[in-house]
Amino acid sequence: MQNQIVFITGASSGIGAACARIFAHAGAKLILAARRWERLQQLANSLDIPSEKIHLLQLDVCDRLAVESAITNLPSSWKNIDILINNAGLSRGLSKLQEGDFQDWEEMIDTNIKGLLYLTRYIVPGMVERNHGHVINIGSIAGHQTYPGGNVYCGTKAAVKAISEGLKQDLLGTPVRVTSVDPGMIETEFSQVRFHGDTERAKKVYAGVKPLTPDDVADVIFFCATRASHVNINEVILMPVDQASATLVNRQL
Ligand code: NDP
Ligand code: 8X3
Repeated sequence: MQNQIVFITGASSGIGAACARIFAHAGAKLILAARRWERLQQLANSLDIPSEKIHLLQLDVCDRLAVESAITNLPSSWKNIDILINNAGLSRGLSKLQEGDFQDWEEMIDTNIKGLLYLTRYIVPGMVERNHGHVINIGSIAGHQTYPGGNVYCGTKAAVKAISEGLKQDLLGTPVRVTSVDPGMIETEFSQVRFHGDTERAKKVYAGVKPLTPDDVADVIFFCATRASHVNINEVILMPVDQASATLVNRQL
């Protein structure tokens, strides 16, 4: 992992920030992208690696032209990306589909599907050219099992599953690897974002349960990234011991 270039989207919080920590610890060079610049700076300052091993990008992954410009204008020493972690994502609301909010739908589709596609489209050709690379998409249990009110969010994560499978097929004949890491419940800012800042409602999601931590997920991502170069881990589903499916959770209240 020493001096490998790892590009992490959604690095300002949760799983993305945890990935930054574990890959930094292993000696990687990090490109950390998100919209919240101050949060990226705080993270960079907290990492125990030289500043020349970190490149911050204030980037909205939904903005295709901004993604194109960010990738094409990377300094030459940062261009040869070895690992892309497509982690930026969000859920908005938990409404019935027939009562859904158009803005919420668009935000989820633009971030979770189109954003992931833009990054992939601009970064993977370089990996193919250099005969080296690994794309790690963060899917979800929601891409495998739809739950009431999950409709569009689950649809975006089912799309991530299909896109990961498709990319793996399209890259056959190259050494570029593709992995989808699909977690269940993790305590991050995810539920606060889903409920538009309603902290009380967000807390209830994790009440009486021991959820996964962002570090638990980063650990699995790191494992996938550090197998022998002929080994491709296609898909990993992980959940807390207290969870058995998207809707079956053991709560000790
Ligand atoms: P957080 O809300 O803690 O982190 C989400 C990250 O995505 C933030 O860094 C945020 O940064 C970034 N992000 C959101 N929108 C954009 C955008 N338009 N452009 C760039 N960055 C963006 O949640 P998690 O860490 O939990 O979520 C990470 C991934 O894990 C998501 O894809 C989520 O769907 C998935 N996941 C989460 C689960 C959970 O239970 N928490 C379970 C399964 C999967 P900023 O706002 O600064 O741009
Ligand atoms: C996040 C997990 O079950 O809230 O992807 O959809 S869930």
